[in-house]
Amino acid sequence: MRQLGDVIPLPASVRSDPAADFRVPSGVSVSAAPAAAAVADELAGLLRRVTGFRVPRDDDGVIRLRLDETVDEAKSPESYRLDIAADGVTLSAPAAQGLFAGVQTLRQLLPETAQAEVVLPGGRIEDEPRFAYRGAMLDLARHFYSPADIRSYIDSIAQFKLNHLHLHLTDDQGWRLEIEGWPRLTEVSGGEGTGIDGQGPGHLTAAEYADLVAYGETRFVTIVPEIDMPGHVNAAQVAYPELTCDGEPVQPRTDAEVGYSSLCASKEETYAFVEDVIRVVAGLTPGPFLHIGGDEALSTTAEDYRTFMTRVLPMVGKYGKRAIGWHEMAAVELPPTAVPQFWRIEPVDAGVARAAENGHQVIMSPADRSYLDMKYDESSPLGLDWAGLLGVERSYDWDPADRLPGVGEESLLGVEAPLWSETLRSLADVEYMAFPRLVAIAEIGWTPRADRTWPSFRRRLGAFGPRFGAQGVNFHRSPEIDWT
Ligand code: TNX
Repeated sequence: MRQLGDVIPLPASVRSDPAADFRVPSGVSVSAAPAAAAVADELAGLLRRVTGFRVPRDDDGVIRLRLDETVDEAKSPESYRLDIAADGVTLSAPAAQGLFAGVQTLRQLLPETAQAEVVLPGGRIEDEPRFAYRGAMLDLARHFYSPADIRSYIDSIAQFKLNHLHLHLTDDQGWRLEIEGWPRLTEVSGGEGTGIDGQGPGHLTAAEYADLVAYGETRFVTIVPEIDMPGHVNAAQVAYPELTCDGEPVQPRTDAEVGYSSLCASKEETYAFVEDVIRVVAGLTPGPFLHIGGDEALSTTAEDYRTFMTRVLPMVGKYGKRAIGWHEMAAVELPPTAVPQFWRIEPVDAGVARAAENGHQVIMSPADRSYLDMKYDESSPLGLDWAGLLGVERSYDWDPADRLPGVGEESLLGVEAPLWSETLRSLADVEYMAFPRLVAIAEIGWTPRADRTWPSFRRRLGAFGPRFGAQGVNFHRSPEIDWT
């Protein structure tokens, strides 16, 4: 049996009571308020797998999921309380999100495979996230991943209480989301021969994207779509040459260069296109965020960048969304709700510090700590190394509130771990790069800062190995961890 605190991310408060261990009985059932039925069914499924019992849902189960009647405004909807006692288990939360988070905790307290007797450790966990935004990013432009792959990634990340999946949908090498009214974007730039070395073809239809959004909702993972501009747009310009300044056709690109393409800030066609795309993407996305890229616009003049962003940022608000952009965006005056996402390795950034001072929230994704496409060590078969090598301890042993002067705890919306796909070819490659480093970022985003230590994380991660195995997740058996 596991200890009550053997959970990743480590909960905010754990009080063990060894006298209160709960032996799951053969007649076990789960009861839940109607609004929590789906989460209860998920828990029943997990229990069925490890006990072999039927585990129905009824009104007087020994395992109870409760939505708290009293609404405490200060409480995160993701908070929960888990009471494990000799005569039953009660999980309570202010919202379904919190019950889902609690079920992810319970899942790790259960054995990973079927057992003759299943016992849960007694005591109480009271838990809530440090940051509201805890994300992963997947680059579909350099290599496309199928809806089945993306659903699988959602499943893998949700168990660590990550709650946003940012999809990098467009770049120089490919355009991966069907946009009504602009069919060539995906017909030409989402088809055969696109992606790095021509090896990552494919795109999401609008219906497939909507299905992914709905799937994410069942795992309380919000999809954050990114349309990268004004740079990283070669694929759009291949499909629609009128999007270049001179209107001349450009060639498809399958190399990994950055910084050579730009939308034309002085052309009205540019803004008609961009507004259409933002309108369509916002219409397909119930979540609050729309990411507009803004990074590495190395062939856009500073003045054009400002002109472009100043016109485009308000469009995001016009269609009801809150703009996220890579932190280069912070060089311009931002609408109050806009969120810069810091990605560089430098220890200071004047634009982000000014945005924070003006009350903006920031997402932290420093490449030298959170970029899952960096090699683990010299021997890594996949990955890049421009931000340095990134071992598991290095991905854990930092704090987002210390990363940039002027950007402290109160300025942080949260953390995100991006995974760029230049060297990746499959979901197995994605999993190899993400796991276990993404787990470190998940704990940084959830667990109170003062409670986090590398030795504790290292031990709990080592014990998680067999779970990855049972789930069929292709994790990297880093030599930094004693895997059990
Ligand atoms: C920088 S980080 C990029 C991407 C690359 C990545 C590779 C950022 C906002 N832009 O275009 O894929 O490095 O690590």
